[in-house]
Amino acid sequence: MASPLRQVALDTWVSLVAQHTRPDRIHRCDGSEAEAAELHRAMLADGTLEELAGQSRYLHRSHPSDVARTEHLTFIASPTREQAGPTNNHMTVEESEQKVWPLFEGAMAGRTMYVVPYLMGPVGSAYSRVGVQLTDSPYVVANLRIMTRMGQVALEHLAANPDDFVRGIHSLGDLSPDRRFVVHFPQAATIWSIGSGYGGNALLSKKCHALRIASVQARAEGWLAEHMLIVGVRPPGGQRQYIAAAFPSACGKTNLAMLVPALPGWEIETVGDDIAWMHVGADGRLWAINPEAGMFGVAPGTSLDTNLNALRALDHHVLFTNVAVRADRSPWWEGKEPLRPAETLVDWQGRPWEAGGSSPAAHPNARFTVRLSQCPTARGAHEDPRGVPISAIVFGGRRASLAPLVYEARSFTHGIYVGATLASETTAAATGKVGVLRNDPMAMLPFCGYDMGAYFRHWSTIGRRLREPPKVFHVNWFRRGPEGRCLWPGFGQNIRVLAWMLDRVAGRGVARETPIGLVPTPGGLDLTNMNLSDDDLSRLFAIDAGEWLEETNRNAAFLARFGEGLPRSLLAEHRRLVERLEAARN
Ligand code: GTP
Ligand code: SPV
Ligand code: MN
Repeated sequence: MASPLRQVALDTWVSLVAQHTRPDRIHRCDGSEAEAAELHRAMLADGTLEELAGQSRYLHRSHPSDVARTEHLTFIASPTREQAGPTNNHMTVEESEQKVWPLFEGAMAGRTMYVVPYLMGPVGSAYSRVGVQLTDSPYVVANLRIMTRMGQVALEHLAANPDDFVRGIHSLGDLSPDRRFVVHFPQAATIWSIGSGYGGNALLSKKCHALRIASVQARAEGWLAEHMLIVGVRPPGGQRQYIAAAFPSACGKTNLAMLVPALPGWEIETVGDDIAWMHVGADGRLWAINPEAGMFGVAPGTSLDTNLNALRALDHHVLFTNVAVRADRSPWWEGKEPLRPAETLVDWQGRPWEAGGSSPAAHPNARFTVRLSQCPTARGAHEDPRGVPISAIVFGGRRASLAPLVYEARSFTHGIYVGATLASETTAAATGKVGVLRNDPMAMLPFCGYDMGAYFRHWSTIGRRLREPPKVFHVNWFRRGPEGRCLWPGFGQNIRVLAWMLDRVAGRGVARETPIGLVPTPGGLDLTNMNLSDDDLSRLFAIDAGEWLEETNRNAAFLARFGEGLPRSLLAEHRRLVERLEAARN
């Protein structure tokens, strides 16, 4: 049967997909409490979920070969390969119909197909968008219920423009990586995903809709869909300002979005932890909404010391995926709390595990799904239909060496260069080797739905429209010392860096020029009550012109992949950086 890659009306589309996938039943989700209770009951009965200690806290164990996004199985099916660009896997529409659509045939037999309407963005916002995901995974439905505004509210938004929604078709298939594909059709605003039930592969609202499809829409319509957290920061007695920050997967977005400030009197507001949709406002500033309503956060490393706010949010109504379980049925993961000697847990695959075991008890990409409103630092701005004005944009990576703790770009155009040349060590959020340095422009390498050369041009176009562009910074919380330990304690201490940024935005903070940008002067960063040695401080800010010249060579090779499509301003920034570094070396 032909695939419905057309903007057909919702009911027609649902029946076309059902004819092909042949579910036993169709359930249209309304997002009600009764519906959720029934879903949970059924999943507890068939073992999809287990109950954990605490109110409405559940555990799901995914298939051991389905534990992270699979970038090599993710495709952009735009009409031409050029439209997908050199960094995306491309598949033609014909190929997708021959290779992927047949995998959906009969895939839902014996299962229920859930029709899940969801709203991305605050209720009543002109920037919000509707999607509908068809899925045969009740676990996915339970996640979408937390991650999005799901059900009736989405249908109400849809009523204004009944054919204008992103169409996602998802089936677990047989969960075999050999028959796993995530294919995006930007022209038809359609997503097909088969063979995975995990995270960004399966919760189609998230990376597939809110980033890959939305980035294409954003370019056409003149806005930005970015892999960014949004955080409000208020100095003691001062005005709250909002910062948007792009870090690659598992590089600290969720943690920065809800940090517990180590400086007294500072207040944090969590607006978003993963995705920002940003528009140029009538006032010439950049305004951001968080399209999501929940967090799908990395569990390992989350503790009372590192992130008290996250733990408080995880007190009730949480779905945990691939964590370990203690005898008292509380969830556990590496870095959470110390275990008793020889304590026995159940690991993420359901096997007995003894404290100190050689393999991790929780999967390194174990996650929690929780409503954003449960976070103690959610103060309501995430529901504001206008969004929040952005004063600073931060790019950050996980780099054991080279990049200093923080530096400021010399201008917005230089900031685009800093974002375009962002590089970071790979993490467990995607399958493949961990710790390999790769270029990840604007932390969007796996998420930009079109040619990234055109994406950089789009950033330049937006920049020209901004009368009051945000200041742009780069951070690296992960620089290591000679013994391999992190030089910077991170987490709540990161407020010191945010404080300097806000000072810079206000035209106050003192900075010193370096070839790569501006860094705080020795007294510029508030380091009171911190045991940071002078040696570590100088290591954190060391800028080695020779190493940076090697970095510019690596970046030149990366940028060359985009050929003629690169904006000239980016190449000019690159040349100027090389000149400054050469002058500094001589
Ligand atoms: P995605 O959800 O995959 O996009 O990840 P994310 O960018 O939201 O990263 P998250 O905040 O979940 O952090 C990922 C890992 O990095 C966790 O294990 C954290 O404990 C750790 N981490 C976060 N912030 C810091 C920091 O400031 N310093 C150090 N050393 N580790 C951090
Ligand atoms: C990421 O990998 O950036 C995530 C997790 O936020 S997932 O939803 O799996 O994409
Ligand atoms: Mn993410």
